[in-house]
Amino acid sequence: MKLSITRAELLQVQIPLLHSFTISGGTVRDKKCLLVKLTDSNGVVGYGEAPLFEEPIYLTETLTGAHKVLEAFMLPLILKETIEYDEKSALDGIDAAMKKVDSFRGFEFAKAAIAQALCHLVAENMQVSLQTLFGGTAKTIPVGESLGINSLEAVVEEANLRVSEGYKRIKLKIKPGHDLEVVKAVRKAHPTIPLMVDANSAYTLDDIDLLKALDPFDLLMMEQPLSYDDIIDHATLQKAIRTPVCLDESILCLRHVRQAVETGACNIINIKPSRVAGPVRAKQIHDWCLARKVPVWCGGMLESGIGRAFNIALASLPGFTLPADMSPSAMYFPYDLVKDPYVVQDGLITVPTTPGLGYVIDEEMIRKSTTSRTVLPHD
Ligand code: OSB
Ligand code: MG
Repeated sequence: MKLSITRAELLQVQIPLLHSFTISGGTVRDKKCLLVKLTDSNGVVGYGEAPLFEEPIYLTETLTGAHKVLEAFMLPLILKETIEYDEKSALDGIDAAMKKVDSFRGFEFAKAAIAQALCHLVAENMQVSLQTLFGGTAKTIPVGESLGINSLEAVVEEANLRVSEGYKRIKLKIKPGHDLEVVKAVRKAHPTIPLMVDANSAYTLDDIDLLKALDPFDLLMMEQPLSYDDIIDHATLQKAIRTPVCLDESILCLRHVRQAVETGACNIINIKPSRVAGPVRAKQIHDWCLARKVPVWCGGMLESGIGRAFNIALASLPGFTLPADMSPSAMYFPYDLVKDPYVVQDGLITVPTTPGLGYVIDEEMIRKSTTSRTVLPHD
């Protein structure tokens, strides 16, 4: 089967956050993201989301930069594409189309939005669910909560609430000055909950003693303690501490995964699909890790219900054995871009099996939330 892309829309969307979200590098106050909307020659529409921030506080890619690159370089190439796919290997057809934008360096989030829109289009055309397209099997996804940096009291109170609601693990954002005490307090309140920390690159090897002091708290893992572009120093750290290291920011492609595993830089991989140029590449990383028994889990970037739909389908693959960062939109936003967004019940999300995205796009909400719109090809 074949589909060709006839039209592309690039939308910048803004949704208020109910509470600001602070990581070691800075604070996110509003959710702004890019939506890529592709239309094919059958008139079918596919959406993708690049869940970026305006400031480069997580990685170097920014909302404005991705917007420019999508509009000027990537979408014009995709508009010339015909995707050839057969039912058995539909993802190979999408991967082949993505190879066209691979010649551009970086901009994984921009590429991921395109890859998502192509997956959505193929799923709609084949009338299969994203889960079926990706080959996922789990009926439910276990969810952990990610707690931003806040006062000690606020973090403990939030942890209490989420543990009582049934969330399967608690992740504490840490940075120098907000680490040992907060871990101690939450561990004391919840002696057995799977607990982890995420430093978003706030430490260096000079902090080994401090990071080693977290050993007694029986943490599930320590996510991205050192620089966002480092692998080697993480290997040094992992040799010095008992807590398993997990890499997030350092992993942008399968090659990085291979190097991290081969050097012993980490024992666990956070597969954040948008960070690795989309769901198809994320599945390749999953397959590689599953074959080598490297545990993986699905990270998030405060996506709307559109971006989360792809992550949920992907997280139903068998190698995703640890709880996902997949809190529901109701925890972050006053409204979502899909109708009837998923809920988390007893710490679980039910994976949708309906054809296409699995959720109904709320076109009206998207229209109301759009702050800029570009249509390609230009007339
Ligand atoms: O490092 O995982 C991260 C949010 C913004 C930037 C970076 C990260 C996060 C999260 C959010 O932890 C997780 C989620 O989307 O639920
Ligand atoms: Mg992280």
